[in-house]
Amino acid sequence: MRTNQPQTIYLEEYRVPQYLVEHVDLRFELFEDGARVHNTLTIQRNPAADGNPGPLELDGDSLRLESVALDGEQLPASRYEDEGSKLRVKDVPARFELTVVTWIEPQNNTRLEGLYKSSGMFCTQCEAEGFRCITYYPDRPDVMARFRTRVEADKAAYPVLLSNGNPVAQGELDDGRHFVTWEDPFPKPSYLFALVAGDLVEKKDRFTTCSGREIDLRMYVEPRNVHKCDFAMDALKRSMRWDEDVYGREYDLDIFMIVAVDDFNMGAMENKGLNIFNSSCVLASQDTATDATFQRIEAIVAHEYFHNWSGNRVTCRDWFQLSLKEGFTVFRDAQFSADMGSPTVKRIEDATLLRTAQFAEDAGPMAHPVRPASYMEISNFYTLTIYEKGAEVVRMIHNLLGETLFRKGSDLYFERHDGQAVTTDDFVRAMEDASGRDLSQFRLWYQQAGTPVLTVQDDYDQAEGIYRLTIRQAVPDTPGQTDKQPQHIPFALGLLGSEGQPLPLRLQSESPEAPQERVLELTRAEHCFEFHGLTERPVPSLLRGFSAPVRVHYPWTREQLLFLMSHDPDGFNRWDAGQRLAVDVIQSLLGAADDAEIEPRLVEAYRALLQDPSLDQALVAKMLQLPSEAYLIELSDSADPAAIHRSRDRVLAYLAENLRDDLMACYRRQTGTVDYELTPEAIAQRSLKSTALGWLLHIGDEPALELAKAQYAEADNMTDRLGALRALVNSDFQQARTEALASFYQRYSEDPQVVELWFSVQAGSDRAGQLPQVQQLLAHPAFDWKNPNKVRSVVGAFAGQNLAAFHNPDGSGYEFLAEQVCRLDDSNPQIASRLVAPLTRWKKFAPNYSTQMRTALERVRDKPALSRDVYEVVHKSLA
Ligand code: 0A1
Ligand code: ZN
Repeated sequence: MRTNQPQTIYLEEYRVPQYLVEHVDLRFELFEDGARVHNTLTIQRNPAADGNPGPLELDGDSLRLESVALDGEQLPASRYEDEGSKLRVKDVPARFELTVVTWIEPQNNTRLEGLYKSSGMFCTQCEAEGFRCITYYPDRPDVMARFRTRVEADKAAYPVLLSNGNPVAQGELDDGRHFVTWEDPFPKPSYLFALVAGDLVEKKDRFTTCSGREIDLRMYVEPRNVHKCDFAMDALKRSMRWDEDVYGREYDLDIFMIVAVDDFNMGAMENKGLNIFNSSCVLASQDTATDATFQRIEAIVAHEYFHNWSGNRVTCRDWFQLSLKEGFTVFRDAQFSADMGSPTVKRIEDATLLRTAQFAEDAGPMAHPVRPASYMEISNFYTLTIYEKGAEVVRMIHNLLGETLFRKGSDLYFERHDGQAVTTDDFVRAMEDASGRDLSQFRLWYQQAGTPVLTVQDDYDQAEGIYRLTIRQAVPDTPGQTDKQPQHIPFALGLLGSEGQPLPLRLQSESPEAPQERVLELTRAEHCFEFHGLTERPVPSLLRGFSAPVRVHYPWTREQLLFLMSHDPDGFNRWDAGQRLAVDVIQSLLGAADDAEIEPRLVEAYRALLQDPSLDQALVAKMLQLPSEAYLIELSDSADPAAIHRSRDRVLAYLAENLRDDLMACYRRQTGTVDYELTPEAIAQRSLKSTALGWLLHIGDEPALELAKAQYAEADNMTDRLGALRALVNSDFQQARTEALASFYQRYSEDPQVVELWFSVQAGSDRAGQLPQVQQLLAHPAFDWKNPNKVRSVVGAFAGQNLAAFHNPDGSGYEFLAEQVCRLDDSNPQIASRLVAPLTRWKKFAPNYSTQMRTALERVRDKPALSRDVYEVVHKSLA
């Protein structure tokens, strides 16, 4: 177990490596009781490093060292120091070959970092620092080497042996063993190394690249999953074509492989030529995966594939630059998803995640810039800030430069830095050099943490026909950062006339043919814009398309929001107006009497959405989702989750009561005998259907109960079946809920991914997921503490979705979470550290909650031998 007082690593202390690795020759002997790793490195001093290089230092973690040889000669123990986490070899020449042999125990590796076993197969996870759990190595991304890997194992148990690159040799060995050798011609950092050995079925396909090269595509899965590969394979081919069309990026190896594993800490990993996926992020069939799962798979397959250029060919100099590859790749996968489906819906989903969870992170104790300045445990920095805010930053560059110049910038970036390990600054410089734009102030987005707050005031001068907009920006203090400078913010805006018509945005001296939408560039703490030639007071449509990841404060009236909800030509802002109105209505009930009046115009606004089939149904489906409890908590200063839950429930019940007939009509409109399709229209239909059902069951509507039972029983796809199950589980129809849950489990008990859905529907529900029931789920035979997906589907869903139960005023939810975090800390610190996050937000809550949350955190802090991962999060949150 790791030390109790982990060191902080600082960006300022970055130094180039003293030694470089030219070539790595690996030989893995895989056995049931462990694995021997023979590692021969061709090393030379780094000509770019200054001073005396000193001993060679290699990183290691949980390794048993068997021998060290230099240029073929075994070294005596006096020539090296084995400290466990470092192997130091003294008196090395300028260029040499070092052979290190280590023994590791993949079968006992529960951290799932390095080489481990999952459902009987060997697999690896090396990002960020897992390679050091396999062998001694300079485990940092700026050391890039060519790898040759020979894997040896029992042939019957492990017929498939994979690693990065192309297979170059294979053969039989004694005792029923065999080997395959792989060679990766592209120099890579160790975090992109991968190995898989197992009894897997191969699904094959082909792709012809833009230059006419034939690529072998292969998916490797357990035999029971062969029927779940088609969608991911198709998504892969679409991603390959898209990256050629939109970014001019062609695939480079002759073979591209995807492997599905059940036990995986994250979603997937972009290892060169051998992507490894969490089964839940790649396997899908109509009967077992929801629309949301299909969309997630499409996005993740694309994301991992796009990393081949944004991450692998051009990689990160150090882990502070993580967003260089992640922010850019998330931006790329978001563009891809938008192109494949509904761009507005994709934007709404991304903005929702950002505003609910990333804004919370950016306002919490772990807030950090997109390019952090320090960390204790890098695994803690695979955050929404690095990924999602990082993607927003790239998106803003895209908006500021426009399509053509952005493409020129990305071409320059890839060409200039191919084969290098670089920084976010190199990325911005390529964009500047290609476009001629000065992005020096824009760089603050990488350096300053915290969500900028824009306060907007307006004023209309009837006599002059001038509309004035004053926008002030402030970037809040975050841990270790105060007195921040104003950032460069693209602010998209439109103005609407009383009939809903778009008005020209004519700044001062411009001609009347001004545009109907503008992107204002905010660079100062305060700007005042004057729009001329307006004969009436306009309604402003602010921050269209969520053009920057900022909070906007403007004193919207309910009339204005209702107007924007039905008139704004920007689909995103229509949705946003509906959300702001619903938030306002829910917030106005907080602390109000039980019979306080609820805004009747909200009902009419929703009725208009339900009744008009000419509206974009994908947008309507999104507009009918009330703001989540998590978002409402995020918007509060001293949150009372029980009150928020009650108010939101009251609004939901009020809407459902008043819209009973419309909901029923909407439901009936969506049901037909159409074939199952994954188009935005069909997805919207299914979403509308289950939302209507959910609302009606929420108020105990008997006819809807029958519809739900029928939808559950007759569904020909998982979206409809789970939609009905969820509606039943979240209702007070206890018998129907119990029956449906039992039937669902019986039907899918052999499918781990569906069982995970079954767990999370219950743990995430305020009706079925009270603490004693969640405890029962943990004791269920299908639950497995070693499987991160199971832990997430019960413990994660309880603390992340079932906020009423988690925030039970008696503190039991907090105590429960602390207990599970402590239990997981020894076996899988990465998962423990992610699970503890909900407790770290304690300052956001009203005192009776926050004191108990703090106590639970202290309990975690006091656990003996706390991992570095959890140590960092807990200590920073209690500071
Ligand atoms: N780079 C991968 C995600 C990933 C990150 C860290 C991991 O272990 C700590 C595993 C995977 C991606 O962005 O998809
Ligand atoms: Zn990624």
